[in-house]
Amino acid sequence: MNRDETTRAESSGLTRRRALQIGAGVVLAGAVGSLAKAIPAGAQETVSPLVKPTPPELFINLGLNHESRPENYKGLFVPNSMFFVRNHSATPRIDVKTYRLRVEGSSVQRPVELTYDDILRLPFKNVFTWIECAGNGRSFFGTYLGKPATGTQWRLGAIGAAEWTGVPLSLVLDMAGVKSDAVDVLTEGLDELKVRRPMPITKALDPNTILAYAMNGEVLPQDHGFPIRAITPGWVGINNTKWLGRIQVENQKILVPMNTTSYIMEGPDYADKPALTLQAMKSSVALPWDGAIPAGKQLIRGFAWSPYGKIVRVEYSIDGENWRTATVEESRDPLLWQRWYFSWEGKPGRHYVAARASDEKGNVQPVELPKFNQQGYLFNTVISHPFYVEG
Ligand SMILES: Nc1nc2c(c(=O)[nH]1)N[C@H]1C(S)=C(S)[C@@H](COP(=O)(O)O)O[C@H]1N2
Ligand SMILES: [Mo]
Repeated sequence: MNRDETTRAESSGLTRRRALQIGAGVVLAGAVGSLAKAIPAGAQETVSPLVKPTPPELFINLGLNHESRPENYKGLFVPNSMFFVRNHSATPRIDVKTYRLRVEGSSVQRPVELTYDDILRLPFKNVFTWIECAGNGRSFFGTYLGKPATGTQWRLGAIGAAEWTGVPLSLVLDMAGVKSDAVDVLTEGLDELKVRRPMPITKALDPNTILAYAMNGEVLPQDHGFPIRAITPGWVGINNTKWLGRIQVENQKILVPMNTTSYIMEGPDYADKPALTLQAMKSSVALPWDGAIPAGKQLIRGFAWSPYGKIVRVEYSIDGENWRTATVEESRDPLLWQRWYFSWEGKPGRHYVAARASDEKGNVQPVELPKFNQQGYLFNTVISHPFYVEG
């Protein structure tokens, strides 16, 4: 909950706990009195798979998954209350008293087991970066290629940026005596499906790969992996294992469903079905999708990000023919996204804005349609974002 919401909840006599329960749609037999009556009919029966409130003004409800609405972001970092959620099963409730993190495998000299407090006592660092779902933008395979891909039909709200605080994974691997023959490191969640995905030892030893226990200065929220999650800057969202319970280090490639059947490029153009690693460079427009903005001069804002480095240019077009340069905010950290904006006065009616980012490594967001991949990953073609100017 951000400060504004806490204040709002407090001034309306809601405790934080109650606010969470109400948002989660939990039935509070009599306990809330008049507030319970404010919940729309029917809503009380649904028990949300998430812990945090997911009001429709902040999230597009996609079942287990919740897409953010970037038009709500006021700063560079996405408040925890607004951060998208991608869960393969319901958010587990983990008791830190019994919580253990195990580090094991053929490429460690001595398996170790750490409690939550053990982890909190280790040297830590802050990493400023985004997490993006590999399927962010997936719905555009359907709208632009006329060929829907399977999976959650995200637009561009399955990304969020935050300050993460935690222990370098390399430090924990050192404690276990990681051997020089290590090839792959698997991180496994404590959720019902025990979601797990490997990364190469080079990524595991990267100083910015951390085991995070705080997000934007708050205790890691339950929906975002409490008590501990992996942060793997630039890599596909799936590598940022939430509710981390086990780390396995092996001297050979680790093959699991998440790198052999899911999170692979699959389709007529991908014979060898490569497993995903890095995300793609993209940009998004922070306007309500198909929503209205007031008439008169307006600042149109957005975000741009690249796993390869800083964004150096964002071009935009309203008519799809003429391109101009937007103002791009200076990079705060090469692992973060950047904001951009331009000022515009449009006639009442329907409009489309397209944005195109370029990064410091010379990558430019493509205007050509991508090759189809069955599971709809890494869509990063420039798209037209529809909106209205009020009459
Ligand atoms: N244990 C576990 N970790 C997980 C997942 C999951 O379902 N279980 N989902 C992954 C996926 S696909 C993404 S995109 C990110 C989403 O992180 P968020 O929900 O904090 O935004 O978490 C990843 N880590
Ligand atoms: Mo994801």
